[in-house]
Amino acid sequence: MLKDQDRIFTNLYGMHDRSLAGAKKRGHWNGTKEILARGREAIVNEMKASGLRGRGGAGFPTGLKWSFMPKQSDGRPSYLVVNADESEPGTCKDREIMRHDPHTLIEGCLIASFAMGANACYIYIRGEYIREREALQAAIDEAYEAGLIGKNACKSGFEFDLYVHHGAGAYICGEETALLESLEGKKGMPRMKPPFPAGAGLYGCPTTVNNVESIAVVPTILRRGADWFASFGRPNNTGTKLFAISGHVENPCVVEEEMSISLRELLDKHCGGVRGGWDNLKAVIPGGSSVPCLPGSVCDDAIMDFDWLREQKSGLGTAAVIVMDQSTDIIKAIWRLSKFYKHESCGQCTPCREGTGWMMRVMDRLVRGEAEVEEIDLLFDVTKQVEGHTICALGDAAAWPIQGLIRHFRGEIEDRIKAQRTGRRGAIAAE
Ligand code: L3W
Ligand code: SF4
Repeated sequence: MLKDQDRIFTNLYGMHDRSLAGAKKRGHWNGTKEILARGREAIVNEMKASGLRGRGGAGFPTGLKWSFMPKQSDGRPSYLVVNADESEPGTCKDREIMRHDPHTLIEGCLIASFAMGANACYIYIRGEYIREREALQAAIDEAYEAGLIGKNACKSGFEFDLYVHHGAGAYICGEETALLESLEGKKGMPRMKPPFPAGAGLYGCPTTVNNVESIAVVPTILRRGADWFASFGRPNNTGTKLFAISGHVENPCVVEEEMSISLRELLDKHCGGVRGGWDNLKAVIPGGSSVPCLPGSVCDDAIMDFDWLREQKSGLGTAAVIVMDQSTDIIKAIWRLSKFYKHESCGQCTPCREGTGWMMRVMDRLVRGEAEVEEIDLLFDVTKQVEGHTICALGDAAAWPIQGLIRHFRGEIEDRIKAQRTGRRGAIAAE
């Protein structure tokens, strides 16, 4: 288990002093000028060596992503955009950072922007996060006032401006290119990739889009060293990680732990365990609503990292752990996600626009048992036709939870159809 002295987000645990003075007491903004003095290349290399993988869901190596940005300007400005549009069902980790530790994020924005030659950074925050936006803006104002950001940030000679922009409630704006469209004042619709944002991003300029947590851990990594960060977790799955645990546990919480911690340890140590005991566990969605669920039997040995969960045909995603006990109607739970994705589809590509509605309607009938058993295979087949055939990952995200349901709970779906039929026949016979 992670020791207290190795936690990055030490203000998530009830101290609640998010002021600049409080942040400085916790070690933030300490030696920032010296970190910048190491130079762009050294910072990018250190980030690569830390093994940090993006904390927004995809797990793409952060240092590598930064290295795609142009080394020399071709006349276009470069931008860092922080994705704070946290909307993945079950996910509320970035909210905690912005509420309680905004200065870790602001310092990270400065260092990351410097490393990529970006003089401006935009934090695109979810529209519903009003208190978080206020906390963030207050911290930005403090940082400007103290000369930590602005014309001569931390007296480094580097000019750096930071802006907060809020969304208007569309999940799809968390997709990085839809976010850029929205930031440009257009309707939030994903763009085709390539080109990736590093080639043509905000206003057609080189841009890196990173998740809040990915950026907020940067100052501590550079202060304590890549080796320190890489000493946690398993190879290729390094560092500390925020987990947001909800559902049928005794104490739902957001907690920072070592990557690759076992699911059992995570739930027992921080959440008081599964409601009614471990044997009462039915299923877990380990990484936010976009990844397939795992049945209780697999959860026994579950390791919470990118690679282990991928091997199980699931994923770490945003590390939002949704725990479901035996009382859960798992078919209905996944139907609810289908409804969500249908609602949030931007509608610009056919497999997603039509597929999400089609899948939701079949799920609707499966919940009531009013389907044919053969339709289970048909539904699985449709998820495969949606997956990988859309402009952005929302199509995959709509398909994967259903695949997980069919893979692990087919028996329950069939039983419900059979029970419904028997009930129907019984009712007809009684008539
Ligand atoms: C340059 C290449 N850049 C990839 C960059 C790319 C992006 C990052 C990851 O979806 C997932 C999704 C959700 N040259 C590059 C390159 N990049 N190849 O690397 O890209 P990608 O396409 O693997 O993923 P993505 O489109 O960013 C993110 C899943 O996360 N998710 C959660 C989403 C919700 C939230 C939230 O609420 N905060 O994050 C959970 O699983 O479904 O699969 O930057 O440009 N050759
Ligand atoms: Fe829009 Fe869905 Fe296509 Fe993404 S996959 S671009 S959300 S229609």
